[in-house]
Amino acid sequence: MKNKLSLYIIGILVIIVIASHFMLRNNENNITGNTTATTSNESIQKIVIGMKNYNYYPNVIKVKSGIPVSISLDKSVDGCFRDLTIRKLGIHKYLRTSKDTIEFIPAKAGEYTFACSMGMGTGKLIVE
Ligand SMILES: [Cu+2]
Repeated sequence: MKNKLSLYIIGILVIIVIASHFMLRNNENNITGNTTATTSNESIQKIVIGMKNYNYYPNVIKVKSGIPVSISLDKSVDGCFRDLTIRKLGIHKYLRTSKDTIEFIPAKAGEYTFACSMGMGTGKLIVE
């Protein structure tokens, strides 16, 4: 009995945490990224991320530096996972629909962790 009760309480707490996280999502659409202007005519590197096993999929993504990157989240991604951050690039955007994108030009090679704003789902963006 006691165990069941504490499970209920934990369940309710988890729901509250997830719900509040969802409500606190950032509605600003500003991208303050590590972006630079480019004269390159190369096409955009389009990345569509889905969800698998409670994480982003794919969660290791390779892109080339100096070429614009466009990231979107498909319909399988929900809740706070739609609130995508790439902290090292100063990127944080709530991608409400699968048509919303994060666009930037990766200026410097390196590895950049991306995550939902709560850090539950994570992945790696590798800029070459
Ligand atoms: Cu989250």
